[in-house]
Amino acid sequence: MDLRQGIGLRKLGRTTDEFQQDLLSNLYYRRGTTVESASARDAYEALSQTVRDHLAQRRARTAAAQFASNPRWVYYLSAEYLLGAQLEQNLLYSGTGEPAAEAVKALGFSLEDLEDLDVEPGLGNGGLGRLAACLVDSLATRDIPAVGYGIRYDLGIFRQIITENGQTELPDDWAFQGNPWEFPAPDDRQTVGFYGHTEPIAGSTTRKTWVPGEIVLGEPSHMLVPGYGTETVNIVRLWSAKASEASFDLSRFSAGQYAEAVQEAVRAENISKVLYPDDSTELGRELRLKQQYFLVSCSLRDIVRRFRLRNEGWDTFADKTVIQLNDTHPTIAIPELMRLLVDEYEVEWEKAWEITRSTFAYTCHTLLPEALETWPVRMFEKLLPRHLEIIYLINMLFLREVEARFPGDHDRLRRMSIIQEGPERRVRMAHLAVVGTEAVNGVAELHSKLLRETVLDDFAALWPAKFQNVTNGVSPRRFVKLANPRLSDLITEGLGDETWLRDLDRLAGLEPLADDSSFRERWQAIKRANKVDLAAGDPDSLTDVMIKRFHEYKRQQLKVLHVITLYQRIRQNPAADWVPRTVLFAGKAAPAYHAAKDIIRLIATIAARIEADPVVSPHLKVVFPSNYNVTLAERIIPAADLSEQISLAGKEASGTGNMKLALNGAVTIGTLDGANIEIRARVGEDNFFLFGMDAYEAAQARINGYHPRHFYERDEELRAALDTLTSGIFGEVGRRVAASLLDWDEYLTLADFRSYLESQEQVEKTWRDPTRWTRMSILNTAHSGFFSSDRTVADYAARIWRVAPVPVIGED
Ligand code: NBG
Repeated sequence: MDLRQGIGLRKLGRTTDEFQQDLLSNLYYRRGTTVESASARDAYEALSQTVRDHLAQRRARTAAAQFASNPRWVYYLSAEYLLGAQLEQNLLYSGTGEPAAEAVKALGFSLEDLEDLDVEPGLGNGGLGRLAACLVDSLATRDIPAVGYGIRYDLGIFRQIITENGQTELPDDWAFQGNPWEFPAPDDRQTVGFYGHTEPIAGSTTRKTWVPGEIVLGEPSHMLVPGYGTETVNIVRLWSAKASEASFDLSRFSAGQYAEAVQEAVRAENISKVLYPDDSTELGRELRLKQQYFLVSCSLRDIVRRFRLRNEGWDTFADKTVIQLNDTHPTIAIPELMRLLVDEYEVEWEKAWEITRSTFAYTCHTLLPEALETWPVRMFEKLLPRHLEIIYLINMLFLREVEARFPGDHDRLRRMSIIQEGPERRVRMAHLAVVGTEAVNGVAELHSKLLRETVLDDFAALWPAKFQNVTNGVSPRRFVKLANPRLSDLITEGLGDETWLRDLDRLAGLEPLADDSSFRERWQAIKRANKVDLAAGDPDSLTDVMIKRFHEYKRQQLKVLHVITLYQRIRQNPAADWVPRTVLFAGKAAPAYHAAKDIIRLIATIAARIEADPVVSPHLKVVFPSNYNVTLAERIIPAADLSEQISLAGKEASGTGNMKLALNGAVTIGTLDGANIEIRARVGEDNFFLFGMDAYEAAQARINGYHPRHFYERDEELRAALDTLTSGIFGEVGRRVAASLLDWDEYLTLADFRSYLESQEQVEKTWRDPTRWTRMSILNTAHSGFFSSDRTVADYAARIWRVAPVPVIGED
């Protein structure tokens, strides 16, 4: 029996009867209960395990096939993963949906009831974490041998409750009742050091011994990541911090000092306690750096362990390994790999550097200067003394290279140095990431261009070939098929088969159907039915959605000014023929980001005020469902008519919600920012509502001296809207928001106001012509095939990773 190939396994049943048998065994043997006494929870757990078993069989075959082909592996290092709910996805990807529904029914439950018990692991903040999840989905779908590495935070992104007072945050104990999708692997635990000091090694100038002052264990567990329409099942490996046995102080415990006895253990386990809501809080910065090193250290040791299983020399390491850094959070991997190679495996510095540089690649996800991470040198020195020494050496050699290319250009050296000089010296992680990698990419055309021309211009001048663009993408399985089953069925009918789910360019075949009136009617009926399901407002109203993190650069405040203007227009002329609108906001603000929380609170106040206003409420409704997450996004996106992508041009790196909405037939109103530009280019100018300054105009506006009051004075409606806020009828919070716009308006909201309103008038004009609107909607879907994360992964594979698929042979 060849166990390696998984041939020894009993093939799991796919018929309803067989599935039911497997479900019952799981209920009896793993849950320890019976059909008669099974609770919904029991049924959910047993069902999840049964589905998981199907994937686990494929996983066994995948591991065998991948290992046998000795490929170049892709290791994706990311501090965040927003994987979304697992049950529904895994039913789809394992092809067990139908037997499962029947089997569950026989137990007296419905699949929907059980899906409600499936809690999504919220291990990320927003776009960056969800992108990681879409990429691992597509890696598996494209049969690329890959492992995603991350942190298994005990508490994910906070649970948000919206009231008239704005946002409140509650802890998200997502795995409180266990998580049936995980496989703990305590045997693969790693030891991670922190603090301490370094000691020279006799006879070597580059090697050192690091004697850490604190030791923490990293325990992995993995989640299965199945490919769609293929056999491959990859994994995401998530690390939990555990105290070592020695950290429990038995003598103190015996002396009744219970808190002191576990003090050290608690400190260790705090490392993976909570996902940082973003980096704008000063609090816990050191803990955040600890998290980053914890992720990196565990993952690199695991990668090295896997490599060493083959007994190959270090010469082949980079040929067999590519490590993608998802933003700067895992950048310490660069000095860590150097440390492992030089200090622990005694590889020569130059050789180690060559290996390191050809192993890593870096994706940058921002243009905001405040989001480019830097760490105080003194913190690094204390926490990671050996890494700081390595960084200094890397920097010295790098600056020599710069000096050789640009002799005497001291200003350039200062600008490019990995160490930022000043009263408090800091380590610039983005510089380290560019210096230590083979490829650097932005996440949309404009973003990559602005990286080259502004933020990283000196580096692009030194190494032009290093800089690339890979436009983001999203999983059509999760965001069309699962989120929008009605539309998926219609698309499948229109195209003749379901192959579009793996080849999204095929959506272009819908184009001629935009002119088919019966197809349009069905398209429209589906949008309406999705709105009825969402139950956010009148399904015949224009459903206008702005769903994303709250940040001033994204300009929810511009949308607020629009809403207030509509409110005032309706009040002034209630009898006019208004286009009924439901404006839906959803999203979280970082708990310490007060300006963003003010905007949330303002929206909640305005929503209540409009609701209570008998004159306005028949035409305008503002809703703000709590706790935006992947699950909620999957309900809102299919119901959206209008997609708000209104960031100040030059600020949003890409956006991915914009892609999900366009794919589901929402029409975008947006600026020339991030991937909006590429969406517009593909769906066509006529099927996109454009407004506002472009990135160059926006940059220029600031340089030329921007005065928000100038716009306030010249635009009567804008003035009225701001005066309304200042009057206090929407509370103190309205005053604060108005003042911040009038006094500074960092993101040029007022400058784009008029153009935005005019574009919204075009939206209404178009909406009044349902044929026209529906055509636009269909054409948005038809021309968004490019935005599949399968294409994104194919781009990375060809241009950055240089990896090929390893197909896994089926079981029959
Ligand atoms: C975000 C950008 C988005 C982009 C996602 C995914 C960070 C640091 N960046 O525009 O703001 O779509 O990354 O690339 O979260």
